[in-house]
Amino acid sequence: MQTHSFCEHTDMALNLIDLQRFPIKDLDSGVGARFLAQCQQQIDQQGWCSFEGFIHPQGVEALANEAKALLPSADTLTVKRTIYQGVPDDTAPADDLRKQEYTHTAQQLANDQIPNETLIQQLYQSPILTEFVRRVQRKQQLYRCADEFQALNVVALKPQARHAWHYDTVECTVTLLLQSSESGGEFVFLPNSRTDESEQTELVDQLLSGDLSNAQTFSRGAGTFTFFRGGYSLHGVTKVEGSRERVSAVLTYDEQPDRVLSDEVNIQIYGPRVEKILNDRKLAQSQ
Ligand SMILES: O=C(O)CCC(=O)C(=O)O
Ligand SMILES: [Fe+2]
Repeated sequence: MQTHSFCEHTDMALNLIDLQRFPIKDLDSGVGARFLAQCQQQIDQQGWCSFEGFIHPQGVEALANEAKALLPSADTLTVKRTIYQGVPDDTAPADDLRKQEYTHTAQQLANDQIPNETLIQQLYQSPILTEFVRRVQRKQQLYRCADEFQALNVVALKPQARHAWHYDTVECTVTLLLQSSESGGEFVFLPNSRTDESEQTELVDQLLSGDLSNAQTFSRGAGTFTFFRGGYSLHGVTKVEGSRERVSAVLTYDEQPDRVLSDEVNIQIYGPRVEKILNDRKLAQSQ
């Protein structure tokens, strides 16, 4: 008897997902359609939705081991930026929390450092997962990001590291926690703290001053798949406590099929390794 349909052969990464609880294969009828409707409603109402146990335990173990084998080749990136990711506003008062730069350090694998045959890359490239991500966000079109460095990243925060507060440059961010920290390392956010027109500056200033009392967080064990409106919700990760690093995959999508970042931005994010790749390429092209 054939145990796999043709579709499963071409989308093996689906084997990592707990499809009983998260029926993403058929979103047009029955349990899949009901599940999709719940996801859409949660994003609309609260600006996020998250699925603990999305990846089943054996899958999480395989993904975490794979990431740990690759991470020694990652660059250590020190990211210094304002929460809006732009240049600081010189005209703002020196003590304005929203105009300051914040720094954090992470071990980060860019997309080009994650081979196509890895499980995490296969999961990211799964057409069924991409379709699920598109439908949850109610986008007419949504593509995996075409940028060779940005598309899929794996970010490790070592003990004592945090991820500084920021807004993302895309509307909705999708993350998969591969390994949780022993404590701390919590994803904390202010859902929908800004719109295209305005920002809830009191709430934002409160979080930036270190008061987390109005911010949200939720339980996220390894294997949790999370959507949040990161472009509109100030967010970050609290300090990792204990001896285990926190490892997270960041999956980037775009409404344009061919979205790439400028060389300048990629060099700013990914540092000297990427600068060398891009410079060598330019040199080769000019010869
Ligand atoms: O690791 C996380 O949970 C969030 C990461 C994040 O905010 C980002 O990469 O922009
Ligand atoms: Fe982010």
